[in-house]
Amino acid sequence: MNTNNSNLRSLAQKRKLAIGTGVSMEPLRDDPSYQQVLMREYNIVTPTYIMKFEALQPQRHHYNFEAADNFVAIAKANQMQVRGHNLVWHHSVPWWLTHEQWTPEELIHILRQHIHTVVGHYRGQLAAWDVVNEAVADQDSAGQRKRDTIWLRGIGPEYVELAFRWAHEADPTVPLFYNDYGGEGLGAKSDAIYAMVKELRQRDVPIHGIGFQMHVSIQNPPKPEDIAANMKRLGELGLQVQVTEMDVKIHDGSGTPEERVAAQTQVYRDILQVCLEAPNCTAFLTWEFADHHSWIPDFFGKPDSPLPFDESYHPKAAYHAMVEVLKIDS
Ligand code: 9MR
Repeated sequence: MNTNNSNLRSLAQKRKLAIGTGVSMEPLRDDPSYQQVLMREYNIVTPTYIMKFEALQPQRHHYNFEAADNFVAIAKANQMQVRGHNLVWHHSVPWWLTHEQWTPEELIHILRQHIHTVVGHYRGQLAAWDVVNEAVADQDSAGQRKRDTIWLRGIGPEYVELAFRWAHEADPTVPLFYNDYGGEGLGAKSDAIYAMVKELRQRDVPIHGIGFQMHVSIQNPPKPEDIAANMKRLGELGLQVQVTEMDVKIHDGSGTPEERVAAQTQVYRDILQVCLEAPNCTAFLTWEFADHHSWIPDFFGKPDSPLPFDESYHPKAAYHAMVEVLKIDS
């Protein structure tokens, strides 16, 4: 292991910030270079797939914890915290659940049982749970703030509150998060998320933090001052904030390749800086750390390089900017 103390992990530790990344199982198991960079640079990890509903309960009442248990053990052995991701989402839901019609009572039973089982299984072992993921609609239209999903249709808008209450019953110590994209700065979606969580807090629903996924682009990234203002107003509700899945697309931006890389570097610099300056921003994670593991090229059908390390695990300008930011005032 590199003992050089100017890596992200040791610098962030001095600033009392958890610094991390999303992690997938294949390179974690098979790629020594991946493992080496991961352990050297980061102290908090989120599994990108293996804790999702369909991964943990592929058949009804049949739970498969093997991969996730292994992940938690590896993290623990390397003194890394784990963010659980996620309990309630419209995606990565098993086929047995989506192909049948359920009464509200049946769906409530299924979700309660899943949350109790999974959160109970990891009781006392995780740094956070993303309890509800992406429940707010992209367009805050016609008063419909919640995304149209199996959970909204089948249970009603109260599924969000119920999920937090069930998670808290199963592990009263783990911080519970609402996690979403596109609401990091200020605007309609950010206001809708704020309004939802304010109401939850007012009714004493056990919610402790907001995850800012931060899947952004050099084309129109959220303004640092807007992100800071949003973190502040959430802090005033008693909520912590974590940057949970950051990556910075360059394929849809303009300029020469050099200009795009410079713009990307600036976005990483600015957003890490905002997090460090916000007293309630407690963690900063990218979604994977090396470009060839990013979901972006597949999803958008365009080559991209949105992460702080290149495909050979060499640190990029964005990485060096993050190191610089962590060194200031430390
Ligand atoms: O990166 C994840 C990809 O490997 C999975 O196939 C996909 C579906 O489970 O989820 C991706 O991660 C998403 C995350 O869970 C929630 N925010 C958006 C992420 C990118 O789609």
